[in-house]
Amino acid sequence: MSRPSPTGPWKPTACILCECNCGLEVQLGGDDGRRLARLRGDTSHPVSRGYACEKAHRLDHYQNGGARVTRPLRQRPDGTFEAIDWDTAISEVAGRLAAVRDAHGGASILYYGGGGQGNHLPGAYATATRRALGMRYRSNALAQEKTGEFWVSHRMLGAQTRGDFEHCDVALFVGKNPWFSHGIPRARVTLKAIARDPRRTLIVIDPRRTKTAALADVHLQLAPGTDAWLLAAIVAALLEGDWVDDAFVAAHTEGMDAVRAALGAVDVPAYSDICGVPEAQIRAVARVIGEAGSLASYEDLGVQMNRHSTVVSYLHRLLWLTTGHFGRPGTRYVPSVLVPMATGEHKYDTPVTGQRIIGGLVPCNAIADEILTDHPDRFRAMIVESANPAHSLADSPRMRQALAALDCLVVIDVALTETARLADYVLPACTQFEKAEATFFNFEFPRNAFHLRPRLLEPPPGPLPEAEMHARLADALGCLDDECVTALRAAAEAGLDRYARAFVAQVAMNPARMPFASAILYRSLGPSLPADRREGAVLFGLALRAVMADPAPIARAGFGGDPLSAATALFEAMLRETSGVVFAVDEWADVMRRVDRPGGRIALALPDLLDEVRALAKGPPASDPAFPFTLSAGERRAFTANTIIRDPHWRRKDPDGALRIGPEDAAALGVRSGDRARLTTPGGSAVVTVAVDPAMRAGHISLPNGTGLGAAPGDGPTGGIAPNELTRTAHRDPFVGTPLHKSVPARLEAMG
Ligand SMILES: Nc1nc2c(c(=O)[nH]1)N[C@H]1C(S)=C(S)[C@@H](COP(=O)(O)OP(=O)(O)OC[C@H]3O[C@@H](n4cnc5c(=O)[nH]c(N)nc54)[C@H](O)[C@@H]3O)O[C@H]1N2
Ligand SMILES: Nc1nc2c(c(=O)[nH]1)N[C@H]1C(S)=C(S)[C@@H](COP(=O)(O)OP(=O)(O)OC[C@H]3O[C@@H](n4cnc5c(=O)[nH]c(N)nc54)[C@H](O)[C@@H]3O)O[C@H]1N2
Ligand code: SF4
Ligand SMILES: [Mo]
Repeated sequence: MSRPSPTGPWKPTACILCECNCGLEVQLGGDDGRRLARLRGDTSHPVSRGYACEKAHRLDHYQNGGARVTRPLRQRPDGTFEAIDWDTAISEVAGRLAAVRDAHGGASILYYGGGGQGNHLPGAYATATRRALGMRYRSNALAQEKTGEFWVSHRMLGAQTRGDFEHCDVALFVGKNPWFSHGIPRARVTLKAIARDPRRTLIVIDPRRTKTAALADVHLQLAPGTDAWLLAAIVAALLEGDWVDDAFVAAHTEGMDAVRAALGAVDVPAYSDICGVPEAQIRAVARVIGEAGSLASYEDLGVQMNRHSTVVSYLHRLLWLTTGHFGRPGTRYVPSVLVPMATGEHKYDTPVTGQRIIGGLVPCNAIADEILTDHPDRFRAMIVESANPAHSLADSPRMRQALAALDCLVVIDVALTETARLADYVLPACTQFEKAEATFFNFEFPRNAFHLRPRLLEPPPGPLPEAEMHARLADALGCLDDECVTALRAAAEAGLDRYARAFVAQVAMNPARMPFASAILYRSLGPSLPADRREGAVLFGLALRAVMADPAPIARAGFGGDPLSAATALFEAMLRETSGVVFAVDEWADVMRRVDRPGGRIALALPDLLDEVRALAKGPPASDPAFPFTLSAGERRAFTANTIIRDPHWRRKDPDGALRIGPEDAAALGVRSGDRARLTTPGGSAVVTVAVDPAMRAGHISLPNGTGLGAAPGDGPTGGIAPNELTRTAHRDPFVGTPLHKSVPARLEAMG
């Protein structure tokens, strides 16, 4: 796509490609004024403060890259689609799903998704549809990456934590490459500041010498999949070196004796052999962490999608809790949140296979098993919103089979994705620049911010914002009380104060209406909001809930007084501050108070996970000689962004999404950069392009994420291979079912 010249003024928005959601300014352009012609970081955004990485500048490929669905589609019996009008679509979708509910119960309908990296308002609006259908189960991508961490954190702290990288003395990244994947604000600025400062230490645990690892003071380049042994050895070395923070442990924790007993028995030299990191380096790192004034750390997919992932999340927490790196500047904290993302609680299991459900999210790797069965409690219908599970979940062939076996699949998306192509109905959404949007990925401390971004463009004819779809569905399902909406609409016209009181009386205090609050807010408050911020209506309800849950930090941010006034003032600020607003100001003392455990004591000993720690002494399982390589299926690179941008031309480099391999391995196989090779795993086989990369450790190979998307139905994938054609659902964590995508057994063969 050629670069259009800009014609309009700079307008505020945000990047939608990773959880940081950096504030941006955009100049529109092109013949129709609908191209994102120029983009730059927005210096007024309270968190990103002008920062943006290379990906943001090419967002026009999201807005104008093709593959758009613009009319509701219904699948014909022969598998092709026909366009239908919205009234037909809404009444048929409501009717089909209600029929499934009436025959088999709302628990047989699964909701998947609710927002990607840039849009979380749909998930908030979807609650009305879910309640209207009596749906019980839901899931999203968090249940294939974060549920292990959520569960462990919930059991140890009763809360979810983050690291203060801006102020830490020592920064530790475990299976995380923030130079490319970000995940912390202004990642490259922060990383460079730590690397440059001789008083600060950057430690990276990664088998690959990533850009982050190359910047680091210490790179622990372990053998892939051996983090459990490495972390156990570091904790053991901390105990041996007497670096436990006894005062912190005595004041705030329980269970240290059991931890000492299990980890004191670790044979550090033997574990050093298993993970391939020299013993001296392990002990040196233990010393750095033990003597650090403050440690901030981040574990991500390199361990969360890997062997022992839940055990590693546990050992990682032991590392900073036994050394007291919690609740002080530069350590870990529990942020104020506008919307709680996940609780980490395990309250019930999946209906068919009895898998643990953490934080209310069905494990992604169990979904196909919960559909492809005769069991009477199987999932029989699904709503997929803003997600592409036919591409993103393990074992795509089986996932496609499962989605095709449903009585009814409804997909809400902007594009005709791999998942949408299997749908009975596709409901076309406005893009994230054609409606107001926001994310709930806000975890900063002590000043946490929220950004409601106004729409940049009028929607074209056809697509609707999800808020409108869910209000229509709730209405079609007989759950939108017209009288209530009419009364509240009149109140909204009389001003927000009047509305607030009426909303509390009519909805918040009324258990029959509260489940449909999001649709009521959109229908009653939405019309009196500026048209470019209408989808922000639900934030009034969320602001009210946040103020009721924890008023002090919100009051410190300037939104104090009685709950209604505070919520109203916060909501008005969210609408007004189009580059984002600081909604909470925390104090470090708040952190310890948020430890939601009996007596406020952090649980160091989790008996089931300590059993696993003891079992590490048996060493790793023997590897299968048929698969001599360890494949990481889904590495983040300069131009990958899950499947948010489908147009392969947006990638400036790496058009084929090459398989990275170390020089020694490449020489042994006789392959060179640019060669084709056959890659085989227990799940499948594909032809890949090879890139020889000295950053790779011997025995480790790596494919990017988000590649291999089909342009249109019937087209083969372009721009690399889809990694989940090669993965299997059974290759998962035994506790929470997260996939082990970073350690897929693999074989590689040169192709003549
Ligand atoms: N550019 C870009 N950024 C993104 C995204 C994107 O698609 N593209 N996606 C976003 C999303 S959804 C997420 S969840 C995050 C993920 O962010 P990250 O977790 O940082 O991303 P990955 O590159 O998948 O994995 C991180 C590292 O794990 C390493 N690794 C592989 N095997 C092992 C191992 O055995 N042990 C250890 N310790 N490390 C190992 C890899 O070499 C890699 O450097 O990124 C977000 N940011
Ligand atoms: N093998 C392997 N698999 C992986 C990973 C890996 O590393 N390896 N990474 C995993 C991770 S960490 C994640 S987070 C998942 C991500 O996978 P998914 O959660 O499935 O999400 P995305 O690929 O981000 O897809 C986002 C969808 O939202 C659509 N969309 C964009 N804007 C809008 C909008 O405004 N409204 C609506 N309704 N839709 C919109 C896009 O077209 C796209 O279909 O992939 C996972 N899968
Ligand atoms: S991809 Fe992430 S770090 Fe880069 S500009 Fe977008 S939100 Fe910011
Ligand atoms: Mo993710």
